[in-house]
Amino acid sequence: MSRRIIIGAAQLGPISRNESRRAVVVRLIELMREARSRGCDLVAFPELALTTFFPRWYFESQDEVDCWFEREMPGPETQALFDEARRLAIGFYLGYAELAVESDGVHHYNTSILVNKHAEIIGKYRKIHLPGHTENEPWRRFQHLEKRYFERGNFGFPAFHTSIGGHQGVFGMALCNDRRWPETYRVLGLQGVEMTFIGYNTPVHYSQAPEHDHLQAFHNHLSLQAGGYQNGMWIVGVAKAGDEEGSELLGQSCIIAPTGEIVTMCSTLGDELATASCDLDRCSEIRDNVFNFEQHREPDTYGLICETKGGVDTLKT
Ligand code: CDV
Repeated sequence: MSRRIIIGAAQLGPISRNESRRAVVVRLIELMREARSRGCDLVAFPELALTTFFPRWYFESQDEVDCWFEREMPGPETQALFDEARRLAIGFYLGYAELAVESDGVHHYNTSILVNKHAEIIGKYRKIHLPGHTENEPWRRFQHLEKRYFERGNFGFPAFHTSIGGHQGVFGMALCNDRRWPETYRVLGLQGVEMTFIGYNTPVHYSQAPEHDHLQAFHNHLSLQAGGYQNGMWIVGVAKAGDEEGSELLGQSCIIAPTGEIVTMCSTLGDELATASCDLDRCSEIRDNVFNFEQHREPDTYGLICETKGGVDTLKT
């Protein structure tokens, strides 16, 4: 017995500033159809997959900011994606900028959703680790204003129990910068998550430490592979890649086994699908052994992780 599901990592090439949602959705549908023709049960798209990566620009007015956000999901431009998913009977994971009207007012989140093969949204995640800065910093080659345009997600890291490809499993979501933080995977791992979907937009150039630009590709896989292995879960990492409005974005979309091995990876910086057959039962290879949490974790010695944010000065304590 195994619980094999076929997953597609649908990398997107660049989206230009003036490309319409409708045009992007056509690209997504094309990748979705290819995924279905290759037998995929679910296809995963990147972070902020409906527009260009707009936090690279500083906008004066809130109206200029809000035009990048979705007020409803599905909305008039994204309905076609849901319709096609239902027709093909394929699930999907999608990142987008969410404008949410909640009881206490309007909120802006960097969001992802998990949609089942009936085109029903069965899970929503709002990005926790928001990188970048809040003020315009013209010295940078480009801005990274996620801290200005988004609020921290208010759902934590939920686990979703659902069926994909006829198999019941436990699924999690994260977005881009989340993948660099071990806490992301561990919180998901502790809830028994067996597969985590992570869309990303990663500029190769990092303004504050450009001497590390050549390490972007290494750090991407280092984080994804370590997170998968140390928690015995599948990882589906999906990039928006290529030269987007003068900012070079990393590719390397990949699917990683619970052993930490990359089982498939995109080889271009454009729209490209990488697929893998993923047996959710393989999580136990790790979870029953080297990372058997119940047997080997020592949580009473880890208190500092939650007690402090920036660390403690051990000379003073
Ligand atoms: N979209 C992101 O979260 N990007 C960050 C960059 C700014 C470092 C990342 O972690 O890839």
